[in-house]
Amino acid sequence: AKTPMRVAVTGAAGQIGYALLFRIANGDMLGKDQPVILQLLEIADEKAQKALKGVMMEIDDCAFPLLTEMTAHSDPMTAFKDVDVAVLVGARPRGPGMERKDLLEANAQIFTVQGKALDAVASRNVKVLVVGNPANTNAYIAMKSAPSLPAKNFTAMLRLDHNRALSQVAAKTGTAVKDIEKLCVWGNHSPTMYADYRFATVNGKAVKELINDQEWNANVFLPTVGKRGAAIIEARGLSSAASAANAAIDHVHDWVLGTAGKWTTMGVPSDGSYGIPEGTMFGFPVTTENGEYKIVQGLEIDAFSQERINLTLKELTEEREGVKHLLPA
Ligand code: NAX
Repeated sequence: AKTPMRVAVTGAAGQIGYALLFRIANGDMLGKDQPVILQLLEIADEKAQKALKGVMMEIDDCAFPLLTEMTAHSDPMTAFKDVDVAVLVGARPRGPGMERKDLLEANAQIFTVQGKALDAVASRNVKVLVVGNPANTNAYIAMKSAPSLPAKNFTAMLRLDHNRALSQVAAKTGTAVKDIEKLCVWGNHSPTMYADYRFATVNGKAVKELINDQEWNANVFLPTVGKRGAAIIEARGLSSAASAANAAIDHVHDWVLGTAGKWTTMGVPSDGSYGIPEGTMFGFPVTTENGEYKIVQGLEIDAFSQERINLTLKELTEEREGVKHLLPA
């Protein structure tokens, strides 16, 4: 039998946590033959810890055969001990009257502390996925706060945007999502993200030819994908949770188990590809193999795409400038 993998989840008593933990314990993330240990982090607040206990009671009641151990934590130094995977979901939501700057700073604090804790106690091969918003910048902060871990171990979640784009393209072309390949999303997990189907194929046919409508691309597709989070809140009265958890499952699953040559999207620290400054946590098309991702190289960037990429990069650069004073040099 395989050695259990240790998985930390933060914000474990939140909405996304509730949709995520059961699927990790069920083997959806790391494989149906891979035992897991869950190390769950919540804020020390009594209500949050009590709610976490309640979720753990329900997980117990599922009697998942793959779950070998589960612990509750309020300190990242114990929660992240020896973890192989860390899914960082917990973040400070924007409160009433809170400025963007305050939000960035509150989260910078959280992700500095958590980055340092990962640096100190996690497995040297830990795979970190940041879901909590602003996801790219939070992942960047955690990475910068963990200088003894390889930068490539830190990633941000663009997979929900990727999956949203897939389903929009499938609906538009009347095809099945499973047949669509080579779609990607560039940049920040925010409405500035650039979902790009220029290279996509469906059953070998070019999606761009099937759609052949730049007006739809610019004025329907991109706003629909970019503002999908707001549309969910408007309809459901709550932000995306099950779809976000599903995207986190997909992201880690593909990172650990590989995409067999197929493209997906991950927010990863740039290596300078496509002119994105090194270290910038940016959504790129990637393939994964043996637990490592590679940015797809050599794609042509036309004028429209360059403009969109510049826009999302500008936003990320501004976020980064906003937290610079809080980071080690
Ligand atoms: P909830 O408010 O339901 O849950 C968040 C939980 O995190 C709470 O239980 C809170 O106590 C906990 N928490 C806060 N600070 C913590 C800390 N320092 N350590 C440990 N736990 C902490 O939010 P939920 O709907 O679950 O969303 C979580 C985050 O995901 C938010 O930041 C949200 O904006 C972000 N999202 C990111 C998405 C993405 O695609 N990257 C999409 C979905 C989602 O909006």
